[in-house]
Amino acid sequence: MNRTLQLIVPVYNEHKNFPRLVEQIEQQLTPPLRMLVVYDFDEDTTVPVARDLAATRPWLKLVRNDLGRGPANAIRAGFAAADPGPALVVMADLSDDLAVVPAMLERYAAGSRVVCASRYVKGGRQIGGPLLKRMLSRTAGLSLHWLAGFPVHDATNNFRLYDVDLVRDLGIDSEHGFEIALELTAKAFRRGVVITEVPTIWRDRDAGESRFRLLKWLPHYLRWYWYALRGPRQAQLPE
Ligand SMILES: Nc1nc2c(ncn2[C@@H]2O[C@H](COP(=O)(O)OP(=O)(O)O)[C@@H](O)[C@H]2O)c(=O)[nH]1
Ligand SMILES: [Mg+2]
Repeated sequence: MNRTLQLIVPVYNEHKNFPRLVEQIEQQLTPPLRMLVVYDFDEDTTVPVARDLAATRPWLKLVRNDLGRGPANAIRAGFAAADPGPALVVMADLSDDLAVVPAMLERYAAGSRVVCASRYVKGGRQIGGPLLKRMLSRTAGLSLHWLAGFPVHDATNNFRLYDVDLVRDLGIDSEHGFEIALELTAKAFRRGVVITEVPTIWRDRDAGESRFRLLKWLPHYLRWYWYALRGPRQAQLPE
């Protein structure tokens, strides 16, 4: 089994946050690591900063997303560049708390193929961010859990550990926003894949600007929400 933890990090003008992210990774994660920093265009302000840091860090690699702009395409490009084994999607805006990564890796080693960092469980929290986005995300997560038996309480956080072969197998349809986490988890759920969660505290960014487009992306979220609500596929089979 590949023991290298791969990090897939989509970036959009994160020059302010990126050095601190690398510092956090070096302080909190245990090698062997491989970090795939996915940017959409050469003028992105993260690129020179990341190149500088990569010069002395062979485990840090820049990947240009040529699949089309936006976070979903960037994460898709990250998975296309990843090796088989575990891959953790991490945001570059310091919203994700890396302290939970060892617990996520334990779940992976025990057989989980998707491990979600969950804000809507005991010990989890969401700090900051627009109220409507927070409410919709929490409602989506908790309703899928209680109505459809979705195995986790947080359906939409993108801070997730995936098995790369599983993701290849499931395929990614998302071309827009961050609905990609819901898509992959919903597809895995309907297939009966082992999905688990660990509590996490998510904090909204201090530096830079969120590019989350709630109304634009909502229809894409809803598509996967309804898909997940139908429950695991085997439950649909006649007796
Ligand atoms: N490659 C790429 N990364 C993006 C894009 N939009 C956001 N990101 C990155 O995705 C992460 C989270 O983005 P953000 O806009 O803060 O979303 P929010 O946390 O949901 O508000 C950050 O690392 C961003 O730099 C994009 O269009 N392309
Ligand atoms: Mg953010």
